[in-house]
Amino acid sequence: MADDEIILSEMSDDELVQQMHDDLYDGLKEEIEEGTNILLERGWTPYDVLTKALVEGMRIVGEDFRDGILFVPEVLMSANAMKAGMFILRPLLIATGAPKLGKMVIGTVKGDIHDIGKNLVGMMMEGAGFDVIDLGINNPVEKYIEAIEREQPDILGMSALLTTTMPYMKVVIDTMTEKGIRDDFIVLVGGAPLNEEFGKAVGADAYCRDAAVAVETAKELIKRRHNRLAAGG
Ligand code: B1M
Repeated sequence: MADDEIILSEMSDDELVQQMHDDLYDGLKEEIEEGTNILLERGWTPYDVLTKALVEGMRIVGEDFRDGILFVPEVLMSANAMKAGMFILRPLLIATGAPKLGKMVIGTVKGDIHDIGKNLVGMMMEGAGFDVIDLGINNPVEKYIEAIEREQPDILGMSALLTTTMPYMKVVIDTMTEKGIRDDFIVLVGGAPLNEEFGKAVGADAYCRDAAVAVETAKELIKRRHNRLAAGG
């Protein structure tokens, strides 16, 4: 069948998800929007559409980028297609009516322009009941400090996708320590090249493998903090 004869709405769920991985790979924004809407109409949860169709598709893109099969312009198109799907899912993911749990300031660190994962964490946190202040990408330490002093969030979240930018998280945390405000905030870090050990080494409260873990970790650490404050400690 020629490409222009593909009718997404006539595909089974499995075929459609497979097709969406291919469309994401090819950076086809409109097809990703259509596929996202079809899966939602078929009763898929926004979270399943996000993880099984979009995030999984981007994982495949990442592998071929790493192996030199895809290049920056192509990956940029994939990222734009992914963002178009996320744009449809965002209001559904954040409109859960969850009670307010706290506030988070989040941003990608200086030198780094990757924002899909950070956006996804922000969306999931909002859905779980957190107010999220998104600082965007390429944030120098001053921007983080200014935002946490202004917003007084419960949590500071930092994202980095490059091995060259992830050490910058330590610059931010060290600056917080120098200013005597480190312990006023829960600091969570995440991004593909990080791990638990790195999180500990830079002085974060926790490393979060993905957006779902970020939500669970945030809830748990906020609960502990409230208990500690209630106990007068
Ligand atoms: Co870039 N890139 N990229 N890229 N890119 C990676 C990261 C890379 C691993 C690809 C590869 O080689 N396999 C590689 C880094 C290698 C390394 O550092 N060792 C790489 C490179 C090299 C580069 C450039 C240097 C390429 C170049 O110019 N030659 C350049 C850097 C630009 C810069 O930042 N200064 C670059 C550019 C780009 C694009 C612009 C083309 C595009 C970004 C578009 C955008 O974000 N708006 C892009 C993309 C899309 C990728 C890959 C393919 C996909 C990233 C992504 O969106 N994943 C990526 C490959 C990969 O990661 N395997 C790659 C989907 C997203 C849902 O996952 O971001 O991991 P992720 O987020 C997850 C978790 O990590 C976690 O939760 C999220 C959701 O579950 N998480 C957090 C993330 N942040 C968190 C924060 C938290 C908690 C959890 O706070 C509490």
